[in-house]
Amino acid sequence: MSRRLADGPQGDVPARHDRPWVEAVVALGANLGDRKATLEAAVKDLARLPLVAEVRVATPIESVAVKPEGPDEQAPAYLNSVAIVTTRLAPSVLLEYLHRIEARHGRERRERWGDRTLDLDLISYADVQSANPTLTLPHPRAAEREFVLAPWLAIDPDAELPGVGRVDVLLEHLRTGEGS
Ligand code: PH2
Ligand code: MG
Ligand code: MG
Repeated sequence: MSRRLADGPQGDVPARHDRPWVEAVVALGANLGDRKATLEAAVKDLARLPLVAEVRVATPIESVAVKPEGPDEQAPAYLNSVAIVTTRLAPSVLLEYLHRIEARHGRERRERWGDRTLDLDLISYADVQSANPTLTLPHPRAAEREFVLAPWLAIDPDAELPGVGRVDVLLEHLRTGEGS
């Protein structure tokens, strides 16, 4: 068996920094500016990140802005998409990169669920479940958001929200009002 420099003394035990490739799911949203151009640029930014091997992206969908009080037809509509990112970045590092990409595209953080040029949310990271308040995984509101589940299902018919359930079933429940 070949031994790499990074291997520990046991040789076949991976060094701690030697993370496996995993799939992370990133939701993209924009409701200000040139939404389509911004989403396309953000996907390119994702693909250029270090330790990112592949990005599969769903065709964007239009959606009514959801505000804390509920759907708001008066607010600018969103363009939403989902990207499945094959990466070896740790979840916290990926999240930091997502924030940097948002900032590069003029994202300002003012009000909660306010209109924005770009929002990138980490929806899931492999099958990790974590209650860490700075990065809750999977995203606690993903199962309630058709604009996340529908594009995700379009690029992965077997998608699962870790610890919650299959995305096709969750989407069906959301659309029929069952289980809520
Ligand atoms: N994101 C929000 C709040 N409301 N509504 C739609 N339609 N799409 C979004 O991406 C969205 C939203 C906060 O992240
Ligand atoms: Mg969001
Ligand atoms: Mg966000």
